[in-house]
Amino acid sequence: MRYKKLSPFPPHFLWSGSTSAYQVEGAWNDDGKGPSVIDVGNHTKPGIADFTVCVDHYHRMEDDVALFAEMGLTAYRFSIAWTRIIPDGDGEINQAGIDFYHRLIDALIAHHIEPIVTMYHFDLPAALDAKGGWENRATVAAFERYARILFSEYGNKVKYWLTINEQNMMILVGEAIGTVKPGSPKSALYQANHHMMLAQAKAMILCHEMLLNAKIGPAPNIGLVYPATSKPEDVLAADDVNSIRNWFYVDAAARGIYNSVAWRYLEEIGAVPSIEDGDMDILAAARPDFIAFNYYTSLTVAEPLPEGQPIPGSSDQQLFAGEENVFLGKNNPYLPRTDFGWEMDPVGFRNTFRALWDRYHLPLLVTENGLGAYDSLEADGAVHDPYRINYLRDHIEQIQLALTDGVEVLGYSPWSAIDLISTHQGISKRYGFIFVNRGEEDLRDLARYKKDSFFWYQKVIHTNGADLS
Ligand code: BGP
Repeated sequence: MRYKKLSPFPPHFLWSGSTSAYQVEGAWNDDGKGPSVIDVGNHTKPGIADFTVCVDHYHRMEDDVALFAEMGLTAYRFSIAWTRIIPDGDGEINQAGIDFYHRLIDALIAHHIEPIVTMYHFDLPAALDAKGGWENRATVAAFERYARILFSEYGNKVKYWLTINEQNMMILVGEAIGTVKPGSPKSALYQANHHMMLAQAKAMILCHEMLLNAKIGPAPNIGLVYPATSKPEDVLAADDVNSIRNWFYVDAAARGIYNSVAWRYLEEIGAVPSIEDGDMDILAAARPDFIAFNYYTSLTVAEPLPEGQPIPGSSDQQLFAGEENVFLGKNNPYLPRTDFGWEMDPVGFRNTFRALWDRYHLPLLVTENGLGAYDSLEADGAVHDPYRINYLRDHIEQIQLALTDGVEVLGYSPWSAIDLISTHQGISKRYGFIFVNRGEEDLRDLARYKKDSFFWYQKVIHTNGADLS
């Protein structure tokens, strides 16, 4: 529908920016921090920045927060590294790690920036992984204990909590992200998935028991799946992939049930998890206050190729090549692509808002959306990134249309508040409003420079979304 008049952004809309601990902090083994699966898995890739120093946010946190405040952020979404709080995941508590996040949260509050905390963003403690990771049911109890520590330490300062970042991507493309060992069988992945669902449900229940005013929700990556044509078989394939990629995860979190189409898929591939008595009651008892979601693009699919025909491969996180008997991934001819080959679909953002709202009727919080691009630092310290401004503007316009559609949107947290290390494509794939001067392996001086998008977003926030020019 086209509207003659648009609804304005609500007065307390959260204008935020996003990061994750393992991609921004560095200091990977400072002050008692234990190694995570990411630290263990990525130290050895030549030519691509590792996660040891990142952009050294751990040591420059106060200055970075001051820059966020100057940009005008009214919220900041970051993750807590489980391995700073409990270095081996389920043992001793590390006071220095606890203190760091107190300092960060206090700095944000001092600048009137609302903290939005992700409890777990890809960086499972390596010691837990060595004991079977999420496949091991004991990790559920370890996460619940970790959640209890976070709520009791920070619960009086933090209102918005996110349980698990992109659980669906960890299950579907975990190898590319580095959270899953190559060749892990699907049965193991979906057992891990069930345990993560339980851990999330327990954390949501605990949050509501311990913190009266807090709000908590899941943070999957949700992008609507389109049929490549109006051929009914393509429409069916799109429906299947929507269930397997998107609704499976949100249905479990928001309705406490396993999506029936996704469940049939698990039966077909021999990956039904073992579920203990009482597990489904726990999922049913847990209710999120909102749904947070990361959106980068939509996905387009066609009916699956005939059995036995090989599917052309892709390892990239956003690109799903296809799956035998389920679907074939397609390029969408209507969508331009980023430097890194990701399709850009702002209208798909609105479509995704509407689908989530129709299905769940819960407030929506965008926890990631952004453009990975090669930026260059000019001699005068400027970084001209009109492509990023265009991307963000196009998406913010669609938020306003979704608001006009009647969708309740709490806030927008673009990826990323500051440059950081991409999941598997280093520092050259930049997302931030703030440029950090480092190369893949050459750390240079790690100085911060405000990009053109910094000043643009500052104006957007200042006008509460009224001036997107
Ligand atoms: C999301 C992750 C982020 C982030 C972003 C961009 O999937 O939650 O951690 O990195 O995607 O992806 P990439 O870094 O692969 O470009």
